[in-house]
Amino acid sequence: MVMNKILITPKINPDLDGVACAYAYAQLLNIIDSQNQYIAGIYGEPQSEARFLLAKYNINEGLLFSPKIEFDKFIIVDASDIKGMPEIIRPQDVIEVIDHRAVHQAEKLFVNAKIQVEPVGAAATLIFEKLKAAKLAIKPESAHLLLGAIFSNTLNFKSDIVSTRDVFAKEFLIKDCHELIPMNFINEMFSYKTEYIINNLEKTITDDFKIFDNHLGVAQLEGFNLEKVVNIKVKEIKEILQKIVKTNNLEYVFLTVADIKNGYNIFVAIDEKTKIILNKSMGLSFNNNGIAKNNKLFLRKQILPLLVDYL
Ligand SMILES: [Mn+2]
Repeated sequence: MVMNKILITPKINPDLDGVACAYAYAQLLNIIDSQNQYIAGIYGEPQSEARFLLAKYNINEGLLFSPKIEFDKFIIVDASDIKGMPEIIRPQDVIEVIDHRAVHQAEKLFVNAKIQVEPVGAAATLIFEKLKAAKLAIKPESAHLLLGAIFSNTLNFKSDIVSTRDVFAKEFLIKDCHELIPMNFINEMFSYKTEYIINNLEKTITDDFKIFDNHLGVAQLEGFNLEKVVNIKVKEIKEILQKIVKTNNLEYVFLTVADIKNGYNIFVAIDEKTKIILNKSMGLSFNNNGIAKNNKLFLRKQILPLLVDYL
């Protein structure tokens, strides 16, 4: 019996959901399947929440950074596309795909894979369910990463995508964290992310910037208590948006900020055309500083369908 080396990996520069899934799933599979070797590999730089938890709980083992090993097979987590994945992956050798987005073509892209794409708030919820089904004790490191990932991907449980399965996973995992006040580390994680955004405003805005139909640019930030930050930093934000418009030759541009503490969005727009479209489609009214507020939390992917009729 040949022992296969199997890479478990999320997309490049993964968020906490991807990192948590790779880490916890490798741990599980290495216990239940001693015939193969499972390696959780992270390519690129993990995002701020993942960096925070890995450092806080001193998680060094069980995770390799940019491994250049000859892998026999691959499992991809929190992803179902080949776009954005590490180059090392050969699609025909992907044996499993675990993800949670609504639209995907995983069956066509990974013809030899077992595919599990289900509409839950975090892929970490799907990995939690596998750990629970295996009836193994969940290690505190896995519990912290998975719980953090569920909070992060559901925007602190304020997003529409939250399912009862995410809520169940949360309640269950809290016990395995063995923290006196389990919510403290979640708050610390979100505060760290907000601090990171404040100190790296241009980088975070340009890193998560998307262009639609070649003429609409939408930047997105997510964090705790960001309304205050937007009010203080609005001049800098507008300059960043101006730069983006020029570089990409855009007709419309705006920034949407998901405030996951209070559960609403703040918008920043720099031109009248964009403000009018956001007013007609979402009823937003912008103040003299170019700032508007929504009373509900929307992600960029939920905002876009509202705009198409007006563009
Ligand atoms: Mn995810």
